[in-house]
This record gives sequence, structure tokens and C-alpha cells, in this order.
Amino acid sequence: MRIPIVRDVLEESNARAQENHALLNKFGICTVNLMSSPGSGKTTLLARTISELNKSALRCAVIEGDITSTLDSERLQPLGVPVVQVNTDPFGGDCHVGSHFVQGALKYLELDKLDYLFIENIGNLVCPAEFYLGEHERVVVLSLPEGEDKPLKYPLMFRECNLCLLNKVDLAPHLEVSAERFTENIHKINGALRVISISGKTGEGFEEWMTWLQTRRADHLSRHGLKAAEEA
Ligand SMILES: Nc1nc2c(ncn2[C@@H]2O[C@H](COP(=O)(O)OP(=O)(O)OP(=O)(O)O)[C@@H](O)[C@H]2O)c(=O)[nH]1
Ligand SMILES: [Mg+2]
Repeated sequence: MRIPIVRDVLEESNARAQENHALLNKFGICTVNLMSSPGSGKTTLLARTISELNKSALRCAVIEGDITSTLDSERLQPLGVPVVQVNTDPFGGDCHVGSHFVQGALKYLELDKLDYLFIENIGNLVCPAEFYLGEHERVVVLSLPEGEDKPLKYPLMFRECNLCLLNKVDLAPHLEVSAERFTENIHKINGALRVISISGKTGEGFEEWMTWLQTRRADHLSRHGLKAAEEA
């Protein structure tokens, strides 16, 4: 009897991710996978980020990942942008968004009308880092109340991302933590990881974050010889 062995358990997942990537490139949509522990402030950051991008006439959509509930999608509804909720609970309750979920969600979006797609991954500082979804940018949100040791204890996320948003800096006066120690620990894991101190609540750091997003989109469009959606 022959027993088939899947050589790479991620093979199937990566194949879906590559398909997503090709589709997103075709439409020139800069796609950002936002990852963090539960409650670091992803949805709060997203709401303010989308409002800011909309002011510059940049069109956004969101794929909201949660094990269960539509709570975060409902919070984003007032922004009036397309939001697709993916729940993993009916399919085994995975603790991360999978590339097949993204592939399914993309079918609900008008891709020719988008400049940015944000994927809010499921709150979890470990598993989401392991799965490529076809995104262009991987951003980890780490908030001050979580403690300075987190990059040392959960290193993969910090190795895999190309930006860290150090969030809730408005709380610094009330906490016994040091923003410098956070950055030191992040850089012990990944010396090249850019860190932006930010507050989704007060808007501190948003100028730098907006510049980063717009620069990355411009780089990505030019690197792939792509046209923005409105020119395609
Ligand atoms: N003080 C302060 N509170 C914040 C900030 N950002 C978010 N919060 C609060 O932190 C809590 C969690 O924020 P969310 O935006 O729901 O966090 P999340 O990462 O989306 O959470 P999950 O989707 O459940 O993983 C809420 O009570 C927010 O109001 C911030 O910059 N400063
Ligand atoms: Mg959220």
C-alpha cells in the first residue's frame, strides 16, 4: 500500500497565498497584514488609519479575521468602506487567518476600486506569523501594557514583520514600562525592524505611519511595474 506524504504541510497554503498575491498585484492593491496579541489595538488603529487615507482619496477595504463574532466589522461599519468578516470557528477554530480564507474574502470585494487592503488577523502573537497570505506588508502591533519582554518571548512575529507599531504610547505615564526597552528588545530579535511609536487613541505617530504606508505602496507599485487601480 502506498501512503501519500505531503512534503510541505504549508505547500497548499502557500499556493493559495501566491494566487492571492498575483491577484492583488494585478489590481495594484497594497495589502497589509496586521497582527498582534488580542487587544493591542488593531481595530482602533485601523479605524483611524482608514479615515486618514480616505482624506487623501485613497480607497481601502478590510478583511476582518476573528475566531467568532462580527464585533470588529461592526465597529468599522461607520467608515463606509467594504469589510469582509472571516470567522474560523465553523471550520475548526484556527487561531490565525489562512490564505484560503483571504481567497474566499477577495471574491466579495470590488478589486478595481481599491488602493489598500488591510487584513486584521486574529489576535495572537504566535500563529499568524507562520502563515503567508499573499500580502505585501506584515505589521506587528505591540502595545505598552503588554510589557517589554514580549519580543524576547514571542520572537517569530518580530522576525517575520517589516514594521512594528508600538501602540498605546498615551498610556506611558501610567505604566512602569520604558518605550526604549521595548525598542531594545525588538532590535535584539530583529535589528532591521522599524519601530513607530503610535497611539490609536490620540493619533500620536500617525504622520510617520501614513508616510510609511504611502511610501510602501509607491515602492510596491513601481517595483512591480503596476498601475494604481484608477489607472489600470
Ligand atoms: N489608551 C489607549 N487605549 C487603546 C489604544 N488603542 C486601543 N485601545 C483600547 O484597547 C482596547 C482594545 O483595542 P482593539 O482596537 O479592540 O484591539 P484589537 O487588537 O483590535 O483586539 P482584538 O481584535 O480582540 O485582537 C479597547 O478598549 C481600545 O479602546 C490606544 O492607543 N491607547
Ligand atoms: Mg480587533
